[in-house]
Amino acid sequence: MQDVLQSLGIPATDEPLSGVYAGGWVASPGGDTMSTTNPTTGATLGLVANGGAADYEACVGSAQEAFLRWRLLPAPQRGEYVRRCGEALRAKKEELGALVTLEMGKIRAEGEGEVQEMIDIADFAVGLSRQLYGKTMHSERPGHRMYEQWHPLGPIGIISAFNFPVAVWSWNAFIAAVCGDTMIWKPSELTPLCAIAVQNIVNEVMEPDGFGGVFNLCCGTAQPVGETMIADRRLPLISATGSVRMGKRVGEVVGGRLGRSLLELGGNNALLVMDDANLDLALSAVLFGAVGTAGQRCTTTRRVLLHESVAETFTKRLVDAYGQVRIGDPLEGTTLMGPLIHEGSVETMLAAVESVKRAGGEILCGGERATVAGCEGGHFVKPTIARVSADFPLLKEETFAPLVYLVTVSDLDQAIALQNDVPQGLSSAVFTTGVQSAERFLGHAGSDCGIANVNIGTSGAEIGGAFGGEKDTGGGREAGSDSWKAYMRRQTCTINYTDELPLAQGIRFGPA
Ligand code: UN1
Repeated sequence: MQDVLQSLGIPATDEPLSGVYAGGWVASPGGDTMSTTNPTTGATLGLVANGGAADYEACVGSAQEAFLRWRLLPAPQRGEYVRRCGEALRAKKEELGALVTLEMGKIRAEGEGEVQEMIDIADFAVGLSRQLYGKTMHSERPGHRMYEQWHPLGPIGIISAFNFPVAVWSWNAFIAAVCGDTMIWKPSELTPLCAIAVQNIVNEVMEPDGFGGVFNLCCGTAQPVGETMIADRRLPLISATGSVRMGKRVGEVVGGRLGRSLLELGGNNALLVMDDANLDLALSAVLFGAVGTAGQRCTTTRRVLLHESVAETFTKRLVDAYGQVRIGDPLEGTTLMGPLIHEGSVETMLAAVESVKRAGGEILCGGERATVAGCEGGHFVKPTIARVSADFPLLKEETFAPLVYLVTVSDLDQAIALQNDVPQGLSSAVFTTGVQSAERFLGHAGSDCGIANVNIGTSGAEIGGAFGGEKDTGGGREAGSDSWKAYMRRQTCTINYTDELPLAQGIRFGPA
């Protein structure tokens, strides 16, 4: 593993590594020093020096200075830099994926999958750099032309979560970069090494041409970094991914200064299995959706709503499948489920299990810690299935762990009502072979989520679509489709090429 770290520019040292890049690595950042741990073993992976107030200022200064130059570069040329960042990531896919596994705890396939998501969004952004289209309108006035165009927004702030420590940054950063923005990244305090490694990779591309200040990094805690960033009027946009609690704070502070926020917060995703579903597909989808990433995706399947005619068969098959899940060191190829990020997550999950029992629900499997030989300090749990009634209160909460609730329903209407009856609105899925059920699920009276799938699970979205959700999920959209518009400012332009000055709405103004 030492080789992997070294190839990502992370030296083996007992000294704290700099967690601040402000157009160049800041040698001794003034914030506190934090240690980062491997959730699989509990061992310390390294020490990181966080940014203090002056370091944050240096990041803003760097992003502001770079913005003045970056915004003048034609968008396709900015795209060329992003293309090369994608190439640099391709070259380090295995190593960066392994570091994600080491610091976050997801299995190798998922760690590398996350890097692939970065590569995919880079490719997408390169194409986008030639497609930042505005519309042309027909003016109501003769001899007038009217159109809209999109300009870069400025330096922006990106706050990301531990569970996707590298990909979510890239969804924002690569799109924002082709849009002409520069940025400051505040990564999760739990995964600073992943952020430092990513910074090193993009630096290779950006620094030789004096564009290091396009991507800046400020590791740190809420005080002084996070809170300062969200209140900072110099950053017109804050894109934040994480908990609903965090997002509410970001939305409040950024809204208070009339800035823009792009929020991608918690989900409470339901998967509906109808009486005509292909149960093999549904089973695989629930397994990946609920157990994948140890239940720590915002898109994780948290509720499975089973039609009464298939409930018994499906439940039995699911419990059998859970029995086969290999829990272990996520670096090992045969492991399907690694640890949770920390002890707090284990305790939250075990508390939810107790609530299930108190409410008269049944724990069908799991519901306890797991031990893994050689990884005694790891935060392992058994993947858990709980059968609960439709009024179980925790059905409305996101427990960030591999705990899935099964609820039996009598028809599609009840399933859709139940699926929508939660504060969050990120992802949803129905398994059915019937066109009517599928279309009703997707219709205006169907799923209220930002993502609605048919015969595909709730997690594992492609980058080409807009990613995000409604209600407590925050309303933001990142990644593909026209999400780029959040990173630019729109300007409506009207040009008069006559010698008259007619007013809109036919107004006559002036001396008779
Ligand atoms: C997240 O958990 O914040 O759709 C992002 C998915 C991934 C992204 C998850 N592509 O599951």
